[in-house]
Amino acid sequence: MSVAITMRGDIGVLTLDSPPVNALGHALRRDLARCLEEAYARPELRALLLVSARAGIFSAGADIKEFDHAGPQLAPGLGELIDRIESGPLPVVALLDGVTLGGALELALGCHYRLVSPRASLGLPEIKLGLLPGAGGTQRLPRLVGARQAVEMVLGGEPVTGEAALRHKLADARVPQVDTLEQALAWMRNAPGGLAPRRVSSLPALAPQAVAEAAHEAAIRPVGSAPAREAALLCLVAAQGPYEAGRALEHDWFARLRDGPEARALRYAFFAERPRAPSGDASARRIDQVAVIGAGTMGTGIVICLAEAGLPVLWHDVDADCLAQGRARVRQHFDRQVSRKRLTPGHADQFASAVTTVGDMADIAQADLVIEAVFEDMEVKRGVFRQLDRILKPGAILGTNTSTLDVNRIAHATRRPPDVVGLHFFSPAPVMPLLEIVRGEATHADVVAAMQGLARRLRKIAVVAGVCDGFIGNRMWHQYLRQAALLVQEGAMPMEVDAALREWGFAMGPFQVADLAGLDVGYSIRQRQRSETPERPWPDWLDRVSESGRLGLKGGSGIHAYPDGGRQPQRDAEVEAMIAAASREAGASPRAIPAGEIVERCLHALIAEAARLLEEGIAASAADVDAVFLAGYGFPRWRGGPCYSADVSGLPAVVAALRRRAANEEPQFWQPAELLVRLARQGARLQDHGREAA
Ligand code: HSC
Repeated sequence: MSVAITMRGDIGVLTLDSPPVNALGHALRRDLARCLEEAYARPELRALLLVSARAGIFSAGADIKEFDHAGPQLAPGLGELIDRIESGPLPVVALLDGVTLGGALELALGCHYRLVSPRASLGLPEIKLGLLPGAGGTQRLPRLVGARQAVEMVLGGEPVTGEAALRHKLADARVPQVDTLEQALAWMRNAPGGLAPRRVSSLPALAPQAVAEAAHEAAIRPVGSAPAREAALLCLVAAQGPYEAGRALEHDWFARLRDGPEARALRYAFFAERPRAPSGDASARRIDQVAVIGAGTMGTGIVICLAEAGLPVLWHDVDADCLAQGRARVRQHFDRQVSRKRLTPGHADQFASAVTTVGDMADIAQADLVIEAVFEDMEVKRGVFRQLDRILKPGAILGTNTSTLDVNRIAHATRRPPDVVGLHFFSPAPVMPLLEIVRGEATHADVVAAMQGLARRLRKIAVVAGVCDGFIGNRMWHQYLRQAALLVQEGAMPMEVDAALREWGFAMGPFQVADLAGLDVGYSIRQRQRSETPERPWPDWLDRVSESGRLGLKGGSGIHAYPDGGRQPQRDAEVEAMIAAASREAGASPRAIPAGEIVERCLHALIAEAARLLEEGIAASAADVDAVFLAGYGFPRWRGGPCYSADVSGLPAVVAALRRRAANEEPQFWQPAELLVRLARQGARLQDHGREAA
């Protein structure tokens, strides 16, 4: 039974208990309906209290896994159940002691009173899944909190704290964190004016124009999908009219969106980004003390991530001035968070004081984990690892923050390769949600598991990758950028390539990203690749841009121009002249290239490389590949990821297109991986590959 009923005098307590997150799937709905009817049949009961047995979470809302099947339609439906609670004979109070999302908040809105604890977090994230609240949320919420707050919560998808919920009248009272159940019962017994059933759906509709005005005032970053945003706004507008009509509209839209391609892709993306079960024992390597070596941009960013996660950090750099500057940057970061109201001054002090700088590397000897973030150079890194090997206690984990280097070679600079692991943080580390955990040939499974645990503490999406040039993300990214650069050599302008891919949905065009990352970084990687993988040639024009001294955005000019210190890319006539000259020398005859061709070729490069990564076992599953591109490279979430988009196009069509390309150019690169050919022949999907292991 996922719902239990217990009697506390004249109050019936209904406890939701369905691991892990009390998702409101069919079994829970059925049990809740049964318990409700049982309670309604007991004449001694005066009121009901709805609580969760799970620490820190009331419920994560509807069971997303059901959306691809008939689950949500199985009676009782969530909307039906909520209506029964609202119109039922007893007042129902919801105790929201933790995360309350989506359908769970809608359930709470159907209750007659809502209590929040200090750790309550209330939200309607459906929009992020390409949906809208489908169980009355778009109609009840605005009636309770007004148009502005409803627009922000429904279209923004971000949760509010318990305190904010009280301010907006979404919650009626707070209960302290200790003995929440007893506190809630006491509140019910002493409720001012008794506990009359108050029905949110009976509150007055919004004023005409209220939603348009609120939407105009609220500056909300677009999330989810365009169809969901449009439909959500329409349903909120309907809250200006009769409740029943609004509810019918919401019901219709929910079903349409749920079965649409964007919501399907967004659901896939949600599960692709969930943590994978570790294959080792994370508890075998306890991490209480961390050390970071290197106080450059990456080292500083990693120190911030660790401190924010409450981990004490010892920080060393051979250059004392650099270390002092790093420390000042960490403090500035936390102060900025305070001024943006994202952090309290108390927390900022606490995080900053978790960082201790050390002048002597020997002082980190007792660290459980060391993350090296020095210059991206094999010999420099091997030197640091030799030193660490001498200093560190047995059992310590040695992590290297590298984006492309061979983790096995770094590991073999020590006498303990099983303890060495790659940790590829993305820049800026405090902002980017992705962490690639690179498993060397000797890395112990417990070490990988401990790093998966660390990623959870840092609130990062962790993907485990094998060793190769660029791991999962950069290896694919290099082939994508290389095709984009070849398209320029053939006649497309960098601005056109960027615009085509942005139009398709990427957050940024590839050349914008290259400028943002710094052209010097890309240049040195390309020089190595030119000798190591000559069969995958880079066009010359990209090197010429770097050799002209352009560093990218940080230097004010790169592949694009950034006049007056701006961040908006502009055409650069000098770069265009360099491209024209290099293309002439390469014997290319410039042609107009349609946007569709640009997008298809760049995407095919991603898919071709992704399939090879899966075939070689560098990536364990297509979902891992997609998670990397979604979380690290701005791939449009509503398209699911490179592998998912290949499935949408149909693998036989993708294989045929790759073969056509292979017949005309770069056969070694374009020849589809055997895995892709096999899956296409079997009528299978790439997204299912490795799913059992994930
Ligand atoms: C919704 O509610 C629609 C409604 O408006 C109404 C529908 C009405 C329909 C009418 C039809 C006519 N479902 O993330 P974690 C799993 S849409 C199923 O690692 P954390 C997750 O996969 C829903 N499973 O934990 C994982 O499983 P595993 C709106 C869910 O502590 C495990 O739980 N709600 C699930 O880091 C642990 O998850 C949302 O969008 C769900 N809803 O974070 C909330 N939620 O162990 C989505 C989680 O097998 N969830 N799982 O790998 C979250 O944001 C996060 O999971 C939490 C927990 C913050 C809840």
